[in-house]
Amino acid sequence: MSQLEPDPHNYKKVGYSMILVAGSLAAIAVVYLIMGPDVLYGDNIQRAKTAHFEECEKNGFVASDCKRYLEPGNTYKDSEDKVETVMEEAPIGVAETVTQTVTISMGSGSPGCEETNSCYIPYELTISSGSTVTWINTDNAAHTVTSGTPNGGPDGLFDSSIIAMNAEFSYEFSESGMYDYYCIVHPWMTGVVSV
Ligand SMILES: [Cu+2]
Repeated sequence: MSQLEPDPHNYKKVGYSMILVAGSLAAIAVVYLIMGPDVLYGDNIQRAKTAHFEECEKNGFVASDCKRYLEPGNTYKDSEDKVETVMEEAPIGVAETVTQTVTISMGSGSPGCEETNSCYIPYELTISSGSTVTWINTDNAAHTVTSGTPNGGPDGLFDSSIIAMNAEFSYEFSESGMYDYYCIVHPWMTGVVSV
């Protein structure tokens, strides 16, 4: 072997490696002595956490050691977000019975819309009791939504007074019945709400 070629066996490094391997085996032995034959050690920790969370959930997260589940980014908050997503879809069918819209049509300030029942659109609106009707004035003239009839006059149940262009008026109908209304400014304008 030439003196320029280094000895490929570095006995010093091999010795250190053996010490490292022996140390690792010793560490594993220590861990085994602590845990014993409990191979489900990690599972048990997870089960304990889950049981604690469920206990908290039952009690409404009021206990002080349950508060952490209400912090953003944890399991409970995540599941709450999922509930909200579902809730957003639910009111679609309900919304129709809660608020309905009647449009005060463009040009209804001049006679003619009454011939096609299109002064208030829809002319007759059917809602369930407890619903709110919102009238939106899309005309460039001011109008009213006044309960009663042009011939009989206001019956006093509701009166929007003047609704300016692009403004609106809302009224909640709590009892069933047929409710006639008209515009005081333009008495050809009539409509009906059926509850
Ligand atoms: Cu009017």
